[in-house]
Amino acid sequence: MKKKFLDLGRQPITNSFLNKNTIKKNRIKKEFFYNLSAGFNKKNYLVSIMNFVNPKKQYTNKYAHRASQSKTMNESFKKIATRLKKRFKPKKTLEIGSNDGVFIKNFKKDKVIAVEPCGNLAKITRQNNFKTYKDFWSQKLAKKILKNNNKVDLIYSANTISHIPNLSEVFKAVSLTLSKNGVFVFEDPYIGSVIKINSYDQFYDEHVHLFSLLSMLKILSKTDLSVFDVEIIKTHGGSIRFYVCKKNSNHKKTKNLKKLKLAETKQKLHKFSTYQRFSLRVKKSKKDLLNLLSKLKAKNKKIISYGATYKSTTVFNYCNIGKKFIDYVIDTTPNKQGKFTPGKHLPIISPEKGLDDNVDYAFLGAWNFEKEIVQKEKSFLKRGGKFIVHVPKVRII
Ligand code: DWN
Repeated sequence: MKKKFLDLGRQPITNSFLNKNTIKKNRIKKEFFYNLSAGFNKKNYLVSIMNFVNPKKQYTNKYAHRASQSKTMNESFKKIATRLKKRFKPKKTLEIGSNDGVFIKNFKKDKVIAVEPCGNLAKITRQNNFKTYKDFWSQKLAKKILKNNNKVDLIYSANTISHIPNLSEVFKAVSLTLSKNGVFVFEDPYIGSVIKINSYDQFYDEHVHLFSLLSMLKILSKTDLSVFDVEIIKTHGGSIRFYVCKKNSNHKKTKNLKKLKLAETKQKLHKFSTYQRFSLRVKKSKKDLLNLLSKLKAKNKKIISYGATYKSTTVFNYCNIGKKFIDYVIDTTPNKQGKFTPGKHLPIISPEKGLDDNVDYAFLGAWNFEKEIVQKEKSFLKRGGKFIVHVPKVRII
């Protein structure tokens, strides 16, 4: 059913940061790789990766990404929590994929339930006394939760629903858990933005689907849920936030739906040819990035990477960018430091250690936080340091 339009080659699991022992003992031979390609479903307009990785291999007790590591995301979660409380006045809220609690910390502890499959992350919210279910979101889990709780008025999820292969199961479980006029709000990277700014690195093992409104309308038409409002937000270089309710609830559809449907039709997000053209731009981006890095290396410039992002794993493995170009990667996340990036095995160190006076260029792996990072690293820029960004075009800032 899915028609392939993009091939990003052999890729590792983006969460599989390697430790020193694995590198030393040469156990890296065992590293898991799969072929990353993306396809378009002509029937429901959904863009998904062609081969799914087993979620149990991905969402382990050693999950590296901490959503609270950026000021931008802390502010964004605080803002949406305040807005949702004001608009829907939920008695009880549930979050699917609560990570380290960056969203739920904006709620009173007895008013929120967390669901998180990664043991190390669930431990953090439990330690902070939030009721946390360490599990994957499913109908089975929903039934378990409902044994001890009433139906909830608000379910929220950020950067999680796009990670789940079986969407039908997601929505069935949501439907079981929501009260009659309850609302399900979820946000994920937006395919419209990916196409617009050429952010092909939003494709990786965890990003199983990239949603549009047109695809969500088709998917939900087969359920007892429907979209009644939608927003395009700046988060992660462009995300889509859906507001979903039960078809028999009292929520009225907003004008935003019609507007976005029109914009997506204009952008031709329902046409395969849009994705074919995008894949040509991806190939050009690879060529341009390799040309730039080669030119800089020929001049003996020291290049590092800023932000050990899952996205940059796609870029480095697709473009074959390893130690020849990048000396190391800097990242503020303590449990990434001292480790090595998946596939290309670049060492990850702290920004304090790594952003020294010898660095000429830093590839912005965390380009989605360009504003925050540029603001933070004024002195690096002032002394002549430069950032390399690959979206929307390969460029130096
Ligand atoms: O959906 C997902 C997103 C939200 O998070 C996951 N599947 C996995 C992860 O993807 P990512 O690694 O591409 O996300 P971020 O949020 O772009 O990661 C930013 C990284 O950069 C973090 O490791 C923190 C780091 N960072 C830093 O070192 N200095 C970030 C900022 C803002 C900084 O100043």
